[in-house]
Amino acid sequence: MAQDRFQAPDYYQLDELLTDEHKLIRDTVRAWVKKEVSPIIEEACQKCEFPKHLVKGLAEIGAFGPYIPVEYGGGGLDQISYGLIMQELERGDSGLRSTASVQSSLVMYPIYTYGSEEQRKKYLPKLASGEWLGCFGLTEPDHGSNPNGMVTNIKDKGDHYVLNGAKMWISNAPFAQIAVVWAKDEEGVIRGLIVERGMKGFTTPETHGKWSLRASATGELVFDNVQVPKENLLPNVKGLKGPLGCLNSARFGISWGAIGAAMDCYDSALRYSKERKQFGRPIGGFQLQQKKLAEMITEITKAQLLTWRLGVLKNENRATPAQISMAKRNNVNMALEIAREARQIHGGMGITGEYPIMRHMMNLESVITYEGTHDIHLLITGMDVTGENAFS
Ligand code: TGC
Ligand code: FAD
Repeated sequence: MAQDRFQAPDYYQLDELLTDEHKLIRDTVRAWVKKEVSPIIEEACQKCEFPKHLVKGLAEIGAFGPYIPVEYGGGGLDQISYGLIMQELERGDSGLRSTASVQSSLVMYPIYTYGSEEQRKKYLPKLASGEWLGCFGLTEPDHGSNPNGMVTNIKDKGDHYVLNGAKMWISNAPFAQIAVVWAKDEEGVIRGLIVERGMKGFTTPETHGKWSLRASATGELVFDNVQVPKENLLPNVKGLKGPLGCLNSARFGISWGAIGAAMDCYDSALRYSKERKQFGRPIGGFQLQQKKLAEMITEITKAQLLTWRLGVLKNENRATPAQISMAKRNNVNMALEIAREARQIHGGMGITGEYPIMRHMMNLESVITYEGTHDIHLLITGMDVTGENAFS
C-alpha cells in the first residue's frame, strides 16, 4: 500500500464531545496503526495471513479488554474508549478489529460477566496480555441466524461433561488457546463452557478460500467426545441470552469499527479526487464526484453522532439491544456503500492494493453478515417498533 496519509474527518467538531482521555487513547491507537499496521496489512491480506506478530502490540495499546476492570488485567476504561479503539483498529483493517473485538467482547466479557472468580483470575490476565488468544463458538453449519437451534451438546458424566458437535466460521479459531463454546445440556438449555486447546477430541481446522477478512484467521471448532472439567462451565448464565448478551458488546464495538473503515475510504477518495486530473482538471471538480463525496461525509457524520450517543447510553447502562442492533446495521451498511463509491472515485486504481479501498470493501462483506446479518438486524428493529416477532 502507498504511504498512509490518513487524516480523520470531523465535520461537526465531534472531538468536542470527547474527553482528553478519549482523545489520547484514540490518537495512541491511530499512531500505532499508522506505524505497525498500514505498512504490512496489504501484503498480509494478499497472502491471506494473520499478522500474528501484532498480537503483542494490540495488548500493549490496551485493545484486549479495555472495559474489563484493571484488577483482572483490563483497561478499566469506559465504553466510548472501547468504541474509539475499535474505530481506529478497523481504520487499519476489519480483520485486526475482529481479533480484538472477539478477544474483548466475546471471550473476556463472558468470562468476566458469567464466570466464577476462579475463572476470572485464571483466564482474564492472560487474555489481556495477549499471552492467550480466545475465540467464540456460537454458529454451527446448520444454525447461523438461528443459534437457538444449535445441536452441539454436553452430557453430565459426574466430574466432567462430554462435549460433542461442531462450530463453523469461528474467528481466531486456528490459533486460539481457549474457546468460549455454547452448547445444549441434557434438558436442552444453552450453557457456556471454556474449552482449552489440547483437550482430547478438540480440533480447529482452518477455513480457506476467503475473499474477505483475509488477514483474520477463521476456522471450525470440532468436538469429538471432548471431556470438559466441570469447573470450565460458566456458572452464572443459562439460555440464549448468554451468547446474545456478548453480542451486544461486540455489535457495539463493530458500530464504531465500521466508521473507521468508512473514514479511511472517504479520506483516500477525497485526496485522490484532488490529485487525479482528467479533462484538464481535478476529478473532484466534477459535480458527480462531489455528490459522492458530499454524501459520504454526511453519512459518516450521522454515524459518528449515532455511536457517540450510543456510547453515552452504554456508559449509563441504558443502551438497549435494539439500539445497539440499529447502530451495527446502519454503520456497517454505510461503510460498505462508501467503500463501493470510493472504489469508483479511484477508477482502475481502486481495485489495486495501492489503496485500501477494495480490501475494506471485501472485509465489510463479512462484517455485514457476522454478528447478525443486515436482514436480522432489520427484523430486530421491526420487532422493537411494532411489537410483532417476525422470527417465529
Ligand atoms: P428470543 O426468543 O428473541 O430470545 C431468547 C432469549 O434471549 C434474550 N435476548 C437477548 N438477551 C441479551 N441480548 C440480546 N441482544 C438479546 N436478544 C434476545 C431474550 O430476552 C430471551 O431471554 P429469556 O430470558 O426470555 O430466555 O430468541 P430467538 O431465538 O427468537 O432469536 C432472536 C434473534 C434472531 C434476534 C437472535 O437469534 C440473533 O440475534 N441471531 C443472529 C445470530 C448472530 O448474531 N450470530 C453471531 C455469531 S458470533 C459472530 O458472528 C462473531 S463475528 C466476530 C468478529 O470476527 O468480529
Ligand atoms: P444464514 O443464517 O443461513 O442466512 C442466510 C441468509 O438468509 C442471510 O441473508 C440472512 O439474512 C437470511 N435470513 C436468515 N433468517 C432470516 C429470517 N428469519 N428472515 C429473513 N431473512 C433471513 N460466528 C461465531 O459464532 N463466532 C465467530 O467468531 C464468527 N466469526 C465469523 C467470521 C466470518 C468471516 C464470518 C463470515 C462469519 C463469522 N461467524 C461467526 C458466523 C456469522 O455470525 C454467521 O455467518 C451469521 O450469523 C449468519 O449465519 P449464516 O452464515 O449461517 O447465514
